[in-house]
Amino acid sequence: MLRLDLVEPFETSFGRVLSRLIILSKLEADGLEGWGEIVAGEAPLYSYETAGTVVHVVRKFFAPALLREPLRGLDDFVERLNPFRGHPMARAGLELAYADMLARAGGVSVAKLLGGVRDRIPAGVSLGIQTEIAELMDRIDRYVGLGYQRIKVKIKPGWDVAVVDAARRRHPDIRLSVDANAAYSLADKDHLKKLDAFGLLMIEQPLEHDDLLDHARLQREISTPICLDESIGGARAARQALELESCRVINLKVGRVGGYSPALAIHEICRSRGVPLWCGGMLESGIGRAHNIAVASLPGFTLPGDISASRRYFARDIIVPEVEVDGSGMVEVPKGPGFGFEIDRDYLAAATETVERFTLRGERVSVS
Ligand code: OSB
Ligand code: MG
Repeated sequence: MLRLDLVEPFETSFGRVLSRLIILSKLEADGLEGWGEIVAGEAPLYSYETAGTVVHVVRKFFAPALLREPLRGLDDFVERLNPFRGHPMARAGLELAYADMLARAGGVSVAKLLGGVRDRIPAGVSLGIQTEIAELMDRIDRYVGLGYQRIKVKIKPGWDVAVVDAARRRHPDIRLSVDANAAYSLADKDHLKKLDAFGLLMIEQPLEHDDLLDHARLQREISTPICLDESIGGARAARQALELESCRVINLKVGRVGGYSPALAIHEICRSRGVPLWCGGMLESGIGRAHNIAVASLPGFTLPGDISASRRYFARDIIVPEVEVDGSGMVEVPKGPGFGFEIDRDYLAAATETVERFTLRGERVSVS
Protein backbone atom coordinates (compact mmCIF):
# COMPACT_ATOMS: atom_id res chain seq x y z
CA MET A 1 0.00 0.00 0.00
CA LEU A 2 1.21 3.46 -0.81
CA ARG A 3 -0.24 6.94 -1.00
CA LEU A 4 0.08 9.11 -4.09
CA ASP A 5 -0.93 12.78 -3.93
CA LEU A 6 -3.23 13.92 -6.72
CA VAL A 7 -2.04 16.93 -8.73
CA GLU A 8 -5.32 18.57 -7.75
CA PRO A 9 -8.27 17.59 -5.57
CA PHE A 10 -10.90 15.42 -7.26
CA GLU A 11 -14.49 16.07 -6.23
CA THR A 12 -17.53 14.00 -7.11
CA SER A 13 -21.09 14.05 -5.79
CA PHE A 14 -19.95 11.65 -3.02
CA GLY A 15 -16.87 13.49 -1.82
CA ARG A 16 -13.52 15.10 -2.37
CA VAL A 17 -10.13 13.38 -2.39
CA LEU A 18 -6.65 14.94 -2.28
CA SER A 19 -4.62 11.76 -2.56
CA ARG A 20 -5.11 8.14 -3.52
CA LEU A 21 -4.29 5.20 -1.26
CA ILE A 22 -3.01 2.69 -3.81
CA ILE A 23 -3.29 -1.04 -3.10
CA LEU A 24 -1.06 -3.15 -5.32
CA SER A 25 -1.04 -6.93 -5.65
CA LYS A 26 2.05 -8.83 -6.67
CA LEU A 27 2.38 -12.54 -7.41
CA GLU A 28 5.68 -14.36 -7.63
CA ALA A 29 6.25 -17.87 -9.01
CA ASP A 30 8.89 -19.70 -11.03
CA GLY A 31 11.03 -16.58 -11.30
CA LEU A 32 8.10 -14.64 -12.77
CA GLU A 33 6.19 -11.69 -11.36
CA GLY A 34 2.69 -10.38 -11.95
CA TRP A 35 1.30 -7.06 -10.81
CA GLY A 36 -2.22 -5.77 -10.32
CA GLU A 37 -4.05 -3.02 -8.49
CA ILE A 38 -7.05 -3.21 -6.15
CA VAL A 39 -9.08 -0.08 -6.82
CA ALA A 40 -11.13 0.14 -3.59
CA GLY A 41 -11.26 3.56 -1.96
CA GLU A 42 -10.58 4.42 1.64
CA ALA A 43 -14.24 4.91 2.56
CA PRO A 44 -17.32 3.05 1.29
CA LEU A 45 -18.57 5.92 -0.90
CA TYR A 46 -18.33 4.70 -4.49
CA SER A 47 -18.93 1.08 -3.41
CA TYR A 48 -18.94 -0.80 -0.11
CA GLU A 49 -15.34 -1.99 -0.48
CA THR A 50 -12.57 -0.15 1.35
CA ALA A 51 -8.84 -0.63 1.88
CA GLY A 52 -9.77 -2.26 5.19
CA THR A 53 -12.25 -4.76 3.74
CA VAL A 54 -9.77 -5.63 0.99
CA VAL A 55 -7.00 -6.44 3.46
CA HIS A 56 -9.37 -8.50 5.57
CA VAL A 57 -10.87 -10.50 2.71
CA VAL A 58 -7.57 -11.15 0.95
CA ARG A 59 -5.84 -12.15 4.19
CA LYS A 60 -8.56 -14.40 5.56
CA PHE A 61 -10.12 -15.90 2.44
CA PHE A 62 -8.74 -15.06 -1.00
CA ALA A 63 -5.02 -15.60 -0.41
CA PRO A 64 -5.51 -18.95 1.36
CA ALA A 65 -7.84 -20.20 -1.42
CA LEU A 66 -5.53 -19.07 -4.22
CA LEU A 67 -2.35 -20.34 -2.61
CA ARG A 68 -3.71 -23.70 -1.41
CA GLU A 69 -1.96 -25.33 -4.37
CA PRO A 70 -0.44 -23.98 -7.59
CA LEU A 71 -2.88 -22.19 -9.91
CA ARG A 72 -3.60 -23.84 -13.24
CA GLY A 73 -4.90 -20.94 -15.27
CA LEU A 74 -7.48 -18.16 -15.24
CA ASP A 75 -10.44 -20.56 -15.04
CA ASP A 76 -8.88 -22.20 -12.00
CA PHE A 77 -8.33 -18.75 -10.48
CA VAL A 78 -11.99 -17.84 -10.91
CA GLU A 79 -13.10 -21.22 -9.49
CA ARG A 80 -10.99 -20.84 -6.36
CA LEU A 81 -12.78 -17.61 -5.47
CA ASN A 82 -16.21 -18.76 -6.66
CA PRO A 83 -17.45 -19.85 -3.21
CA PHE A 84 -17.04 -16.32 -1.89
CA ARG A 85 -19.65 -13.61 -2.30
CA GLY A 86 -18.90 -10.06 -3.29
CA HIS A 87 -15.69 -8.09 -2.83
CA PRO A 88 -15.21 -7.67 -6.59
CA MET A 89 -12.38 -5.16 -6.34
CA ALA A 90 -10.27 -7.42 -4.14
CA ARG A 91 -10.98 -10.34 -6.46
CA ALA A 92 -10.23 -8.37 -9.63
CA GLY A 93 -7.01 -6.84 -8.31
CA LEU A 94 -5.58 -10.29 -7.59
CA GLU A 95 -6.71 -11.60 -10.97
CA LEU A 96 -4.95 -8.72 -12.74
CA ALA A 97 -1.69 -9.79 -11.13
CA TYR A 98 -2.25 -13.36 -12.24
CA ALA A 99 -3.15 -12.30 -15.79
CA ASP A 100 0.00 -10.16 -15.91
CA MET A 101 2.05 -13.15 -14.79
CA LEU A 102 0.42 -15.48 -17.35
CA ALA A 103 1.02 -12.95 -20.12
CA ARG A 104 4.68 -12.64 -19.12
CA ALA A 105 5.02 -16.42 -18.99
CA GLY A 106 3.69 -16.59 -22.54
CA GLY A 107 5.79 -13.64 -23.73
CA VAL A 108 2.69 -11.66 -24.74
CA SER A 109 0.99 -8.49 -23.58
CA VAL A 110 -2.06 -8.55 -21.31
CA ALA A 111 -3.90 -6.81 -24.18
CA LYS A 112 -3.07 -9.71 -26.47
CA LEU A 113 -3.93 -12.31 -23.81
CA LEU A 114 -7.40 -10.75 -23.51
CA GLY A 115 -7.96 -10.53 -27.26
CA GLY A 116 -7.16 -6.85 -27.75
CA VAL A 117 -7.01 -5.59 -31.31
CA ARG A 118 -6.15 -1.88 -31.08
CA ASP A 119 -2.64 -0.39 -31.15
CA ARG A 120 -3.89 2.93 -29.82
CA ILE A 121 -6.93 3.95 -27.83
CA PRO A 122 -8.61 7.36 -27.54
CA ALA A 123 -8.08 9.29 -24.29
CA GLY A 124 -10.83 10.92 -22.27
CA VAL A 125 -10.80 12.91 -19.07
CA SER A 126 -13.12 13.04 -16.06
CA LEU A 127 -13.23 16.52 -14.51
CA GLY A 128 -14.25 16.98 -10.88
CA ILE A 129 -16.63 19.49 -9.35
CA GLN A 130 -15.03 22.93 -8.88
CA THR A 131 -16.07 25.92 -6.82
CA GLU A 132 -16.55 28.21 -9.84
CA ILE A 133 -17.72 27.46 -13.37
CA ALA A 134 -14.74 29.44 -14.72
CA GLU A 135 -12.33 26.98 -13.07
CA LEU A 136 -14.03 24.09 -14.81
CA MET A 137 -13.96 25.96 -18.16
CA ASP A 138 -10.16 26.40 -17.79
CA ARG A 139 -9.77 22.68 -17.31
CA ILE A 140 -12.05 21.80 -20.21
CA ASP A 141 -10.07 24.19 -22.44
CA ARG A 142 -6.83 22.57 -21.35
CA TYR A 143 -7.87 18.99 -22.12
CA VAL A 144 -9.62 19.90 -25.37
CA GLY A 145 -6.37 21.68 -26.32
CA LEU A 146 -4.38 18.54 -25.51
CA GLY A 147 -6.53 16.54 -27.92
CA TYR A 148 -8.58 14.53 -25.41
CA GLN A 149 -11.45 13.01 -27.34
CA ARG A 150 -14.18 13.13 -24.72
CA ILE A 151 -14.68 15.41 -21.75
CA LYS A 152 -16.70 14.13 -18.79
CA VAL A 153 -17.93 16.55 -16.17
CA LYS A 154 -18.96 15.46 -12.68
CA ILE A 155 -22.38 16.79 -11.70
CA LYS A 156 -24.56 16.95 -8.58
CA PRO A 157 -27.69 18.91 -7.65
CA GLY A 158 -26.67 22.58 -7.81
CA TRP A 159 -23.75 21.85 -10.16
CA ASP A 160 -25.41 20.61 -13.30
CA VAL A 161 -27.53 22.46 -15.88
CA ALA A 162 -25.71 25.82 -15.69
CA VAL A 163 -22.35 24.07 -15.81
CA VAL A 164 -23.25 21.97 -18.84
CA ASP A 165 -24.75 25.03 -20.55
CA ALA A 166 -21.49 26.95 -20.07
CA ALA A 167 -19.36 24.04 -21.31
CA ARG A 168 -21.55 23.53 -24.38
CA ARG A 169 -21.57 27.22 -25.33
CA ARG A 170 -17.81 27.29 -25.14
CA HIS A 171 -17.27 24.02 -27.06
CA PRO A 172 -20.30 23.39 -29.30
CA ASP A 173 -18.82 20.32 -30.99
CA ILE A 174 -16.88 18.32 -28.42
CA ARG A 175 -17.96 14.93 -27.13
CA LEU A 176 -19.29 15.92 -23.74
CA SER A 177 -20.77 13.72 -21.03
CA VAL A 178 -21.76 14.05 -17.38
CA ASP A 179 -21.45 11.70 -14.40
CA ALA A 180 -23.74 12.10 -11.38
CA ASN A 181 -22.42 9.18 -9.28
CA ALA A 182 -25.95 8.40 -8.12
CA ALA A 183 -26.75 11.92 -6.85
CA TYR A 184 -30.35 12.11 -8.11
CA SER A 185 -33.61 10.24 -7.71
CA LEU A 186 -36.51 9.63 -10.03
CA ALA A 187 -38.24 12.66 -8.48
CA ASP A 188 -35.59 14.79 -10.29
CA LYS A 189 -36.78 13.57 -13.69
CA ASP A 190 -38.00 16.95 -14.93
CA HIS A 191 -34.78 18.60 -13.84
CA LEU A 192 -32.64 15.94 -15.54
CA LYS A 193 -34.71 16.33 -18.69
CA LYS A 194 -33.23 19.84 -19.06
CA LEU A 195 -29.90 18.21 -19.89
CA ASP A 196 -31.43 16.92 -23.15
CA ALA A 197 -30.89 20.38 -24.64
CA PHE A 198 -27.09 20.05 -24.74
CA GLY A 199 -26.39 17.12 -27.05
CA LEU A 200 -24.59 15.11 -24.39
CA LEU A 201 -22.99 11.83 -25.34
CA MET A 202 -24.52 10.36 -22.16
CA ILE A 203 -25.46 10.88 -18.56
CA GLU A 204 -23.64 8.43 -16.31
CA GLN A 205 -25.28 6.86 -13.25
CA PRO A 206 -27.87 9.52 -12.45
CA LEU A 207 -29.80 7.36 -9.92
CA GLU A 208 -29.06 5.03 -7.01
CA HIS A 209 -25.88 2.96 -7.09
CA ASP A 210 -27.60 -0.42 -7.39
CA ASP A 211 -30.72 0.55 -9.32
CA LEU A 212 -31.87 -0.76 -12.71
CA LEU A 213 -35.63 -0.21 -12.71
CA ASP A 214 -35.80 3.51 -12.00
CA HIS A 215 -33.07 4.08 -14.58
CA ALA A 216 -35.31 2.32 -17.12
CA ARG A 217 -38.14 4.64 -16.13
CA LEU A 218 -35.91 7.67 -16.44
CA GLN A 219 -34.50 6.52 -19.79
CA ARG A 220 -38.04 6.46 -21.19
CA GLU A 221 -38.43 10.13 -20.22
CA ILE A 222 -35.15 11.62 -21.43
CA SER A 223 -33.44 11.52 -24.81
CA THR A 224 -29.86 11.68 -23.48
CA PRO A 225 -28.49 8.12 -23.38
CA ILE A 226 -28.04 6.82 -19.84
CA CYS A 227 -24.72 5.08 -19.14
CA LEU A 228 -24.51 2.85 -16.09
CA ASP A 229 -21.37 2.58 -13.95
CA GLU A 230 -22.07 1.67 -10.29
CA SER A 231 -25.19 -0.37 -11.16
CA ILE A 232 -23.28 -2.80 -13.38
CA GLY A 233 -21.79 -5.14 -10.81
CA GLY A 234 -21.28 -8.00 -13.25
CA ALA A 235 -22.44 -9.73 -16.41
CA ARG A 236 -25.92 -10.46 -15.05
CA ALA A 237 -26.55 -6.82 -14.18
CA ALA A 238 -25.30 -5.83 -17.66
CA ARG A 239 -27.68 -8.23 -19.36
CA GLN A 240 -30.62 -7.21 -17.19
CA ALA A 241 -29.89 -3.50 -17.64
CA LEU A 242 -29.99 -3.93 -21.41
CA GLU A 243 -33.13 -6.08 -21.28
CA LEU A 244 -34.87 -3.52 -19.08
CA GLU A 245 -33.50 -0.67 -21.22
CA SER A 246 -32.06 0.94 -18.10
CA CYS A 247 -29.18 2.30 -20.17
CA ARG A 248 -27.90 2.61 -23.74
CA VAL A 249 -24.20 2.70 -22.86
CA ILE A 250 -22.06 0.78 -20.36
CA ASN A 251 -19.00 1.92 -18.44
CA LEU A 252 -16.81 -1.09 -17.64
CA LYS A 253 -14.40 -1.08 -14.71
CA VAL A 254 -12.63 -4.39 -14.27
CA GLY A 255 -12.44 -3.79 -10.50
CA ARG A 256 -16.12 -3.03 -10.12
CA VAL A 257 -17.23 -6.16 -12.05
CA GLY A 258 -14.81 -8.51 -10.26
CA GLY A 259 -12.13 -9.26 -12.84
CA TYR A 260 -11.26 -10.03 -16.41
CA SER A 261 -13.66 -12.98 -16.76
CA PRO A 262 -16.83 -10.95 -16.05
CA ALA A 263 -15.29 -8.07 -18.00
CA LEU A 264 -14.95 -10.28 -21.08
CA ALA A 265 -18.53 -11.53 -20.62
CA ILE A 266 -19.85 -7.95 -20.47
CA HIS A 267 -17.75 -7.08 -23.52
CA GLU A 268 -19.43 -9.92 -25.39
CA ILE A 269 -22.94 -8.93 -24.22
CA CYS A 270 -22.41 -5.37 -25.46
CA ARG A 271 -20.71 -6.36 -28.68
CA SER A 272 -23.38 -8.85 -29.69
CA ARG A 273 -26.08 -6.22 -29.17
CA GLY A 274 -24.12 -3.28 -30.61
CA VAL A 275 -24.20 -1.43 -27.28
CA PRO A 276 -21.43 1.17 -26.89
CA LEU A 277 -18.94 0.27 -24.16
CA TRP A 278 -16.05 2.20 -22.64
CA CYS A 279 -13.45 1.69 -19.95
CA GLY A 280 -13.90 3.67 -16.75
CA GLY A 281 -11.23 4.59 -14.23
CA MET A 282 -10.75 4.76 -10.47
CA LEU A 283 -7.85 7.23 -10.28
CA GLU A 284 -5.50 4.26 -10.52
CA SER A 285 -1.74 4.31 -10.38
CA GLY A 286 0.07 3.43 -13.60
CA ILE A 287 -0.28 -0.29 -12.88
CA GLY A 288 -4.06 -0.18 -12.77
CA ARG A 289 -4.14 2.21 -15.70
CA ALA A 290 -1.94 -0.13 -17.78
CA HIS A 291 -4.50 -2.89 -17.20
CA ASN A 292 -7.29 -0.48 -18.22
CA ILE A 293 -5.42 0.28 -21.44
CA ALA A 294 -5.13 -3.46 -22.11
CA VAL A 295 -8.85 -4.08 -21.71
CA ALA A 296 -9.76 -0.96 -23.70
CA SER A 297 -7.88 -2.41 -26.68
CA LEU A 298 -10.67 -4.98 -27.14
CA PRO A 299 -12.86 -4.42 -30.21
CA GLY A 300 -16.10 -3.76 -28.29
CA PHE A 301 -14.72 -0.68 -26.54
CA THR A 302 -16.19 1.79 -28.99
CA LEU A 303 -16.11 5.06 -27.04
CA PRO A 304 -13.22 6.98 -25.42
CA GLY A 305 -13.02 6.06 -21.73
CA ASP A 306 -11.65 7.61 -18.55
CA ILE A 307 -8.09 6.84 -19.50
CA SER A 308 -5.90 9.93 -19.19
CA ALA A 309 -2.17 10.62 -19.04
CA SER A 310 -0.32 9.81 -15.79
CA ARG A 311 0.31 13.51 -15.25
CA ARG A 312 -3.41 14.25 -15.14
CA TYR A 313 -3.43 12.37 -11.82
CA PHE A 314 0.02 12.39 -10.19
CA ALA A 315 3.21 14.46 -10.26
CA ARG A 316 5.08 11.18 -10.64
CA ASP A 317 3.68 7.78 -11.55
CA ILE A 318 5.11 4.41 -10.50
CA ILE A 319 5.57 3.13 -14.07
CA VAL A 320 8.11 3.97 -16.78
CA PRO A 321 7.42 5.36 -19.25
CA GLU A 322 4.41 7.11 -17.79
CA VAL A 323 1.10 6.96 -19.71
CA GLU A 324 1.16 9.71 -22.33
CA VAL A 325 -1.54 11.14 -24.56
CA ASP A 326 -0.24 12.15 -27.99
CA GLY A 327 -1.22 15.28 -29.93
CA SER A 328 -4.17 13.53 -31.52
CA GLY A 329 -5.56 12.43 -28.16
CA MET A 330 -4.45 8.82 -28.38
CA VAL A 331 -2.75 6.50 -25.90
CA GLU A 332 -0.50 3.77 -27.22
CA VAL A 333 -1.23 0.16 -26.20
CA PRO A 334 2.17 -1.28 -25.20
CA LYS A 335 3.30 -4.44 -26.99
CA GLY A 336 5.80 -5.65 -24.39
CA PRO A 337 5.10 -8.65 -22.15
CA GLY A 338 2.53 -8.37 -19.37
CA PHE A 339 0.96 -5.01 -18.72
CA GLY A 340 3.70 -3.55 -20.85
CA PHE A 341 5.39 -0.91 -18.68
CA GLU A 342 8.37 -1.05 -16.35
CA ILE A 343 7.81 -0.42 -12.67
CA ASP A 344 9.82 2.44 -11.17
CA ARG A 345 11.21 0.13 -8.45
CA ASP A 346 13.14 2.74 -6.48
CA TYR A 347 10.25 5.15 -6.34
CA LEU A 348 7.79 2.36 -5.52
CA ALA A 349 10.02 1.04 -2.72
CA ALA A 350 10.43 4.52 -1.26
CA ALA A 351 6.70 5.26 -1.40
CA THR A 352 5.44 1.89 -0.09
CA GLU A 353 3.98 2.13 3.40
CA THR A 354 2.91 -1.42 4.22
CA VAL A 355 3.51 -4.86 2.71
CA GLU A 356 1.84 -8.12 3.64
CA ARG A 357 3.25 -11.40 2.30
CA PHE A 358 1.74 -14.87 1.96
CA THR A 359 3.47 -18.18 1.14
CA LEU A 360 2.32 -20.90 -1.22
CA ARG A 361 0.26 -22.62 1.49
CA GLY A 362 -1.49 -19.34 2.09
CA GLU A 363 0.17 -18.58 5.41
CA ARG A 364 0.83 -14.98 6.18
CA VAL A 365 4.58 -14.71 6.63
CA SER A 366 5.01 -11.04 7.37
CA VAL A 367 3.31 -7.70 7.71
CA SER A 368 5.43 -4.58 7.68
O1 OSB B 1 -17.57 7.42 -11.32
O2 OSB B 1 -16.24 7.11 -12.90
C1 OSB B 1 -16.42 7.35 -11.72
C2 OSB B 1 -13.11 8.17 -9.99
C3 OSB B 1 -13.28 7.51 -8.79
C4 OSB B 1 -14.46 6.86 -8.54
C5 OSB B 1 -15.48 6.86 -9.50
C6 OSB B 1 -15.31 7.50 -10.71
C7 OSB B 1 -14.10 8.20 -10.95
C8 OSB B 1 -13.85 8.98 -12.15
C9 OSB B 1 -12.40 9.23 -12.54
O3 OSB B 1 -14.72 9.47 -12.83
C10 OSB B 1 -11.93 8.31 -13.60
C11 OSB B 1 -10.44 8.35 -13.80
O4 OSB B 1 -9.96 9.24 -14.50
O5 OSB B 1 -9.73 7.47 -13.27
MG1 MG C 1 -18.82 6.98 -12.99
